[in-house]
Amino acid sequence: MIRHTLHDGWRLSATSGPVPENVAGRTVPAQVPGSTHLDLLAAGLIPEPYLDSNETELAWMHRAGWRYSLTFEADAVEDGERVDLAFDGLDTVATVELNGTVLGTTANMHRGYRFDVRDTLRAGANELVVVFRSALEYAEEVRGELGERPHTNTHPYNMVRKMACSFGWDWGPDLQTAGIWKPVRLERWRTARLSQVRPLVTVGEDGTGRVEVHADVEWSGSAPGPGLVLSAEVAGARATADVAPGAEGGVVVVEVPDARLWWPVGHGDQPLYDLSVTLTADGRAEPLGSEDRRVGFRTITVDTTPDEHGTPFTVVVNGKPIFVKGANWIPDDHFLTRITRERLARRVDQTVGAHMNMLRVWGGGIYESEDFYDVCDERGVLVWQDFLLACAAYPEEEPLWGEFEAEARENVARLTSHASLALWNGGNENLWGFMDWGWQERLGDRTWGYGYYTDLFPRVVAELDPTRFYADGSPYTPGYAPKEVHPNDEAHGTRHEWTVWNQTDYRAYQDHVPRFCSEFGFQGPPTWATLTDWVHDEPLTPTSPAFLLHQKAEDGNGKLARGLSAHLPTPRSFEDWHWATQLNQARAVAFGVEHFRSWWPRTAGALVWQINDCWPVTSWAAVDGEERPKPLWYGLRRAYAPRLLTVQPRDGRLVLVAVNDTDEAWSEPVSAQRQTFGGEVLHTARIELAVPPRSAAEFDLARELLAAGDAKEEVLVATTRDARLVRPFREDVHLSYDPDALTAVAAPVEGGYRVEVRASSFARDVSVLADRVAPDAEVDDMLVDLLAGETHSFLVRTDAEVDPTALTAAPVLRSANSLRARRA
Ligand code: BMA
Repeated sequence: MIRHTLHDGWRLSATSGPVPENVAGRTVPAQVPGSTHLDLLAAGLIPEPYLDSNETELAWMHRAGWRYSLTFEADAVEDGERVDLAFDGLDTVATVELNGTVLGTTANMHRGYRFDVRDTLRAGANELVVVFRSALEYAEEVRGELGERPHTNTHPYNMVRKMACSFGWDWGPDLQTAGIWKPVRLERWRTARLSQVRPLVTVGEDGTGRVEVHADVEWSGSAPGPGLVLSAEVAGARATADVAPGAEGGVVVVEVPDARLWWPVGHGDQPLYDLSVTLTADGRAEPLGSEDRRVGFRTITVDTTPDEHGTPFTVVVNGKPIFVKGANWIPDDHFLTRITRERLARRVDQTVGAHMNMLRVWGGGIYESEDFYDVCDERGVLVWQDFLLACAAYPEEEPLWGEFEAEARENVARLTSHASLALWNGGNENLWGFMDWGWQERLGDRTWGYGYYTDLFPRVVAELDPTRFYADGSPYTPGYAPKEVHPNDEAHGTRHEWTVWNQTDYRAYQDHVPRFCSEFGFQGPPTWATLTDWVHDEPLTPTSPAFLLHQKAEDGNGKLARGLSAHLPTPRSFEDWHWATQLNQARAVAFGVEHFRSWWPRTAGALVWQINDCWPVTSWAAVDGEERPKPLWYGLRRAYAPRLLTVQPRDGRLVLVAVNDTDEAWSEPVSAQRQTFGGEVLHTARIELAVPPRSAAEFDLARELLAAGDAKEEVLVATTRDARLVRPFREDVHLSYDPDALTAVAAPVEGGYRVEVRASSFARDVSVLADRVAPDAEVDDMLVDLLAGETHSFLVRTDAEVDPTALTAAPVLRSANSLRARRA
């Protein structure tokens, strides 16, 4: 097999639609892989799409058509030779022409296309043209043919196989991309090629690692082929199988005795083994094709055996039940082709840095790149992969059924080798939407996607990757149709907790004990540096025009304000608003995480909506679009820490819950105190913690610890070696904080600055908002509670030279106290 990538020398021009004068008739260099926005941006023909209100200005691109063209040289096609033109991904509705001959059309960005060009390729110069039409107009046409189906947001994204959030989402811009978004190449081959390699990895009862390699073979079709040999090698073990002439493929099984087990992070190591698969013609040394993969030996199942509480949803790795601590994942940049492996690695490192062990790749995005799953394999981050359907009814008629089948088969097969891939899931909120969002009346007897969730996808997974668990959707109730038991029932399977944020205060998380909470979250603005890089309203406020264009949620600011009012003082300035809403986001989500963890093993997982952003926006993300951690990220790191102390209601009273997510028992005496904000100790009690490995245990709190004399200025404290609990007796709005509790000094140190902070009185959520002093500055911790007389040393890493005094006062040094008016 000889591969020639076709990435250099492409040209792009607009062909149709409401194209502005400065673009019409122009031809510009095109990046492949790439997209039209990025090429026009590079050519200086459009403004920066994420900046201020430019998104609105670029709406013409929704309905534009495009022509990509490339002239390339090729050698003559020889006798017996097969030449394919292979596209790994086209975004989205395209016609492909070589030397004036139409090779085919495409309408699905989530799969590859391959054309046999033996008869079309010329010796010498060739002209390859890919013409894209507006995916939106195509979707509207399909809707016209198949009939309307309910969907969220503006455009009928459910009518075309293009990333749903490409058409805008409640955290994403409506910038409809188009282009050759994955590699394209010519492949020249003879006799036969490996068309697909599917390693299915399991571990036997005796610890033997087993790789069952299924290989599909495509024959060139030029002549009856010879016999072939398929071989696979891993960790020095090798096995071969014969492939008879004309056979469609073969299977080889390689066994690795005493394979080292792969574990999710926090549970063990991530040993990975190289696997190589080759296809050779009988008696020839030179292989016809080879493929390399990395595998990890582990078993992953999801336990849904009904129990006394309902139906669990417990991830079990190598026989061990795991509490899933994680987050939902969206595309890390709206312009997908800018996402590098390094960027993904930084994001996954942030995931692990906040003690998370799972990412759920959400159904409105993409099947992620190899790089994404590779990095997750390496770091031990489990991946829950949705099929790509979200918040809509989907027609089950052609052309959609065939496209869903093609993309499912391709991607299930593509991802089998990844140790991190834990489960496949039918889609996002579609079963729920069918039950509760008024779809049934609107649908009548039209299809809505149920056949995908209960027939097509489980069949494809069972056929191509029987090692993986399949869930019908998120949320869903295993074993029951939506009309039998509600998909969001807290007693069964997965649940999304969205009344908090949309309707109720975050304290309502405690009203439900789900078996696995696969979505819950709360909004907050991006970091100040990210916000002010992209939004330049004068004055900048939560309702200034460009700010609002970067707040996509329905009544987002209203929900932020209502969510804040019960907890924190009303902000007096935009700067206070920015800090208060970020702080409230962190508090809300941490409150949910502590609740869910306290119910382990009844609740077996929590996936925060959402770890990342795809551009600069006010959203549920913990890490903003310029990769900066928001206060929420630090809040998650604390709430997801291996050892957690939390106070929770049980049977009408408050108890201490100690959560031990480690393999060692947690036994130590805890000294718990009630003290005044000024530091006077009012009561001390000793609690003997004894928590078995990987469990949560409840402990009584003495009445004197909880019976505050003056609830406005007392705090409950419990401290162990690994964890600390600090809990006031009222919401912050009612507390008598000293607004001037903190004094600080800062000084340069190697790699940045140290900020030493001292509290003369109780100070809550002390934080250094380092991005405000330099764009690269990042602080090692945030949301630190300081009792009267305590100090904390923050490390701010930056290459910039900074005036140290800037680090010692608002708006950089902040706390909950700092939202109170300072004394004169
Ligand atoms: C969840 C997600 C997304 C959405 C988020 C916030 O339901 O599935 O659809 O972005 O809520 O509203």
